[in-house]
Amino acid sequence: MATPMYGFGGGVIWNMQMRRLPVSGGDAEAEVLLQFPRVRGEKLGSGVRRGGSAAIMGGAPSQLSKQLLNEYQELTYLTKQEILLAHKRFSEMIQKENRSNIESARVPKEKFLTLPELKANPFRHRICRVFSTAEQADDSMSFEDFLDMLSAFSDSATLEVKSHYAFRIFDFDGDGALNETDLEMLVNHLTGEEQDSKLSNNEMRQLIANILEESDIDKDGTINHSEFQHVISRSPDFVSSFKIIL
Ligand SMILES: [Ca+2]
Ligand SMILES: [Ca+2]
Repeated sequence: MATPMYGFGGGVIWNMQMRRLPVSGGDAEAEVLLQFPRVRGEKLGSGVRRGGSAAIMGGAPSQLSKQLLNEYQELTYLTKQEILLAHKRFSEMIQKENRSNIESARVPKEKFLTLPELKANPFRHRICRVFSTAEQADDSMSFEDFLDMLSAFSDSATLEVKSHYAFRIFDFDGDGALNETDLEMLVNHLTGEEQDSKLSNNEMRQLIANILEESDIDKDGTINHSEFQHVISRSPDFVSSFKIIL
C-alpha cells in the first residue's frame, strides 16, 4: 500500500524552514518541521539609550526626530523602542559620512544581508526583493524599507499583513499566484540545492501535488492569495514563525 511520503496536514508546509524532509525511506512519520528561521539578535532595548555613541566614534550623531519617530510608530507595528533600535542598527550599516542623513541613505543588498537576523534565512534575497523600493531594482534597502520589513515580521503584525508578505516572498515571478514553478523554488529554498538535501524529481512532484491538494481550493492548478490566506489561517504556527526581531 502506498503511503504518501509527505503527510502534510493543516497547512504545515507554509511554516517555512524545513528541518529535514524524509528523502529516503518511507517513514510517513518522518518529521517535516517547517519553521520560518528565527534568528534573534541582541535583545530589544540594549544600547538604545546610548544615543551619543556615534559622536564618540567620530561620525555625526544621528538622531531620529521626535516627529519622524511618531510617524514611524503610526505607520508600522513597531514600538518606539524597536524603531530606535532599528535606527541604530541601520546607521551602523551605512558609511560614516552618510550617517547624518540616514533617512535618505540606502544600504546595498550584500551589506544588508550581513545582518545576523537575515544571514541564515533561506528567503533573504526574496525578502530584500519584496521590501526594497530601490528604483534601480538593485534590492538595496532604505531605512523605511527596513522598518517596513521589521514591521511585517514583528510580533504585532496581523495575520493578514504577514500572509500578504509571505505570499509575495513565495511568488517568485510576481504574477500574483503560486504555481508549480513557484512552489518548486520555495521547496528548493527550504531544502537547499545540494544534491544530498535536494528532493528527487518524484519527491518534488509528490510534495507539490500534496501542497496543491491541500491549498488549491478552486483546482485551477495555482494558489491565489485568498487560498493562501485560507491555508495560513488554519496553520497555527505560521504567525509565530513568520518573525524577524532585532
Ligand atoms: Ca507566481
Ligand atoms: Ca487556485
